[in-house]
Amino acid sequence: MRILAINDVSCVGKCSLTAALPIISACGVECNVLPTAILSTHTGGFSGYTFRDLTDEIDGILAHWKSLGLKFDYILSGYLGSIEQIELVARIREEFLQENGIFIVDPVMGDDGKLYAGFTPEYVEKMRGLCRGAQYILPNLTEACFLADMPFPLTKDNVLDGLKRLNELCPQPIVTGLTDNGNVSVYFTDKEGNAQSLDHENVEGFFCGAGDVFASAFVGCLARGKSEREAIQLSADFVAASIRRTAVEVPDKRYGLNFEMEIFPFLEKLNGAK
Ligand code: PXL
Repeated sequence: MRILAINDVSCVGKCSLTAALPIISACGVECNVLPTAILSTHTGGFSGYTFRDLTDEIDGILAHWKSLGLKFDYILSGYLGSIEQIELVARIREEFLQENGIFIVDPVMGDDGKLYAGFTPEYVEKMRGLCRGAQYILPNLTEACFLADMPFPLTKDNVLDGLKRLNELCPQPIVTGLTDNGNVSVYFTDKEGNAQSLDHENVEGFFCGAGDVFASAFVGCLARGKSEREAIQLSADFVAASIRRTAVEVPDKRYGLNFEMEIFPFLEKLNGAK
């Protein structure tokens, strides 16, 4: 079983590949990586960060993988630094996804109602195209609004409309981070096309990297044979526990979630222990 995680390396800030590698490996599954860029920190709330785009490396990496005959059972794409990289990921899906493999897109583009630095409406349109090739997409509420072309934030009253619009892009959208009445919910469409949701108690605040922790755990759980609903439940519980811990342990939330100690209870549930 091989998972390919396509994402950036933010050296500090516990997101993207520095979340995907430890979490997917801990699930007991091989995690191969394709780094899209290397940054000194992620861009969320830091200024003065370095950013080296790695697009020029990717052709050579893919040519070598092709010569080895590599194929992946799951491909998870995350932060892509340019429209050119979106096009590259579409090509990687075509050439390197195993027959019957699963392509999962975390359309990393924004948070808190706004696009991240450097992202444009043209990028959003291209990202819609990438989502059309996916089995699952994992937008947060902001990304769901941009993809569905609906005003931020979605609420309990219109989230099902939002899901329906996302369904036009992809069979199984999973929207995270809808807050209502002290709860935070994940909304998703199951295999039969029915809308479902799962709730947790909300912890106020902005927690960088939560989406990456969720996406990494979700793909790890799927690869371990869990159903979509089980994978969402386990991953959302893991993120919620990590957020509760971070809220008390980490004064500066830009440094990401303290997910490490929460890996153990998460794995106990994944492995079926009591
Ligand atoms: O966690 C999302 C993310 C990933 N990668 C980079 C980011 C962000 C969010 O800000 O800046 C580089």
